[in-house]
Amino acid sequence: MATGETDGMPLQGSLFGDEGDVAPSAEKTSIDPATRAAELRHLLDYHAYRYYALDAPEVTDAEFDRMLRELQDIEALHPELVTPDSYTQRVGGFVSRQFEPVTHARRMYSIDDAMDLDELDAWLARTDEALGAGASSPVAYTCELKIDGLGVAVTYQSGGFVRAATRGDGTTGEDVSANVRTIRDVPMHLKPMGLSKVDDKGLGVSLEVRGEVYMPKHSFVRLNEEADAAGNQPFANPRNAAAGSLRQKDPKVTAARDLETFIYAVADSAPLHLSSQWEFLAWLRDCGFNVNPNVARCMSAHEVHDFCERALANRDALDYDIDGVVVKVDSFASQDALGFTARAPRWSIAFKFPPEERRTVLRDIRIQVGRTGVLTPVAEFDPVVVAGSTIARATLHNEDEVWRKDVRVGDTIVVHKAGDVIPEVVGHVPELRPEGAPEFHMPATCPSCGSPVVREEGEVAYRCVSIDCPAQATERLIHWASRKAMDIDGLGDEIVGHMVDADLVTDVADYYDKLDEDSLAELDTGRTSVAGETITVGETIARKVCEQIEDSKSRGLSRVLFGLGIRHVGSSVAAALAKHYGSFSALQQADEDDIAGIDGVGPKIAQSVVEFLSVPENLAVIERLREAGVSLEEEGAGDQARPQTLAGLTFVLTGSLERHTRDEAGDALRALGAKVSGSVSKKTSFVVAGASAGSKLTKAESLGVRVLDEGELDRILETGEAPAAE
Ligand code: 3BD
Repeated sequence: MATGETDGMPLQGSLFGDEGDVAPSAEKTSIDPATRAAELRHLLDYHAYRYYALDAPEVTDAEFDRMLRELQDIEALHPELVTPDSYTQRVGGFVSRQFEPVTHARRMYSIDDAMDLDELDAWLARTDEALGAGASSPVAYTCELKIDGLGVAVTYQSGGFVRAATRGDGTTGEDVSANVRTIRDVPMHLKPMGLSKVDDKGLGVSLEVRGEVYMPKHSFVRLNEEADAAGNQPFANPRNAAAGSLRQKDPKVTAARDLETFIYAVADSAPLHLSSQWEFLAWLRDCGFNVNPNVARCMSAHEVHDFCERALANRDALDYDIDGVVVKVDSFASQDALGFTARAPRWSIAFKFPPEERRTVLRDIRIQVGRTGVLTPVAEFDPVVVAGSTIARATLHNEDEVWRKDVRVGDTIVVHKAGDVIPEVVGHVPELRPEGAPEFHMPATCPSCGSPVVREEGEVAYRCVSIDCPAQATERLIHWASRKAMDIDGLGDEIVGHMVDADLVTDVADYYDKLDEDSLAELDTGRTSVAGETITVGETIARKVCEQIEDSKSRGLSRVLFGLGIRHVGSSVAAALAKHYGSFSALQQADEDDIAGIDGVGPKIAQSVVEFLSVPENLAVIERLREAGVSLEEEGAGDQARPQTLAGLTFVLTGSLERHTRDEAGDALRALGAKVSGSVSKKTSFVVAGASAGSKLTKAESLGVRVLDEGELDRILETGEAPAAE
């Protein structure tokens, strides 16, 4: 990870408390390796949290790395001290180990903050005075929204993209070029319209622009919905989602995320021969950069105030998070006259919005059991209105998160809405903790079915692994009916819960082959009428629900695969699988490598799919779906244009073919339902051997596997006919 500088953005709320709450000491206080390892783990978690969650690091990159290395050294000498939650075990946690360091051509400064309008006024007055402004010669200020994203520097040479780096500590960041290239609004070539306006000799050398990478709120919400549907951990807020997306090892993952940029600065403005920030922003637009349109050139403190107030009033309407307004002296000459302090320009100030946070009391930490058995702690608190709506609960994600936030039942907690949408517990108020508030611990048994809970190695989540856990069953049934899955209207959380309680359904096939309209009509809804009678579902609703269930039979394979709730299979993965295989039986025939090779799938998902398909109970449910008439095919799936004449056959391709690459030939065989494997075994049906085939050919011969030449392959691909086994 790259820790920023210690004078970074200030705290937006008291997570670890106020001044009274100090960071754990980094001093070596003990020599016992076990104690020291525990200390280091605590320190690393604390500082990672300051950096990632608060954006208020207290130690430098180097200090953090020193602590990390010390822990790694201890763990190398004493492997028995490695714990699954140790910072050293976190995959993808450290940017500095994955991305090359980049020294910024010129330092990326911080900005001084004004925490309220009085501080802003004081700064404006001071600046006016320093610039010798008078009534007849007011200072012009450019006001920009302060985007809550990640600072990046993007370098161009002769108008072409060469590199992108994170801000890091302002001096050194990390090379994230491969990922930034996937962000569609970052131009790879600057427009001549912009370039023609400035001295292009200066630009011919190099141009480094700076801005913010962010994730739009709607994309953040969608990403979290997908994460949730696939049983993955959601992101806490759009900023973390953007950071996580930018720090992917695989740029394909970044490409699939919706990231955008706003550019607002340049490393060196001198070669541009422009005279003000206002002109500069227009020039950036001409070059093809995305520049935030919500800017104003203000001629008085009054106008600056006005801009700040309008920004604050309209922040909810924007599709990106902002945390303030950046005010800049407009004239470059005046900027030069004012210069910099050690950490920030004197010509700019960030007016920080008061955080939209509310205090409330935490009443309970309820354990919710998800469809994949994951136990999620959920904070239940006294209802409060935040950003225009009432919230009363927020997920705490997992035990680590509860521990990190150190929230306990009875605490006064601080809540807000991440991305203005998702309720989030920010932290607690230490002074207001009641005496004896109990520490949180994950239960040892599932609150729904009572079976023991397990935590898999290297995972943060605890799971109930029982196959007949009613909570999981209910969640699976709800998920099957959900909008992006089989889209069955009328099967919401409540009714499905009652259906499970009444034993009308336990698995998704029951919707089609067990549930009957009459029993559904008589089902108790758990509500009573004013007269005190129990209310049943009733004939009308029962009929509608059954019609909807009937309709859902033709939704197609993609929705079925998503609806089954296979771990890591979100709607887009389900669509990719359905498109590739076209039918459930073709998917069933595929091996793990084959699945992992599909665009957007990968080994983790493939393993999960294969695991799912290896459970007889799962296959039994699918068989019942098929018998009930639920479509397990994908209409219009490209590969499925052809009948699956080679289903059940395994091919191995070896040597060099003349008319195909091996990949093409493999795809073509798979399109006919064949399995294509990399190694020859007794299970191999045919080996296709091209020129200079080696050991695979020898092995095929020794096992008596029939060997085909390219001509025979062509004939198979043309006719779709399986060759004789001989
Ligand atoms: C924005 C510095 C200057 C060029 C230094 C005046 C501190 C984050 O929308 N202008 C903006 C925004 C950020 C900026 C400057 N203009 N610096 C600006 C900025 N419209 N967010 N920032 N930054 C960027 C920072 N980042 C992480 C840790 C500490 N500081």
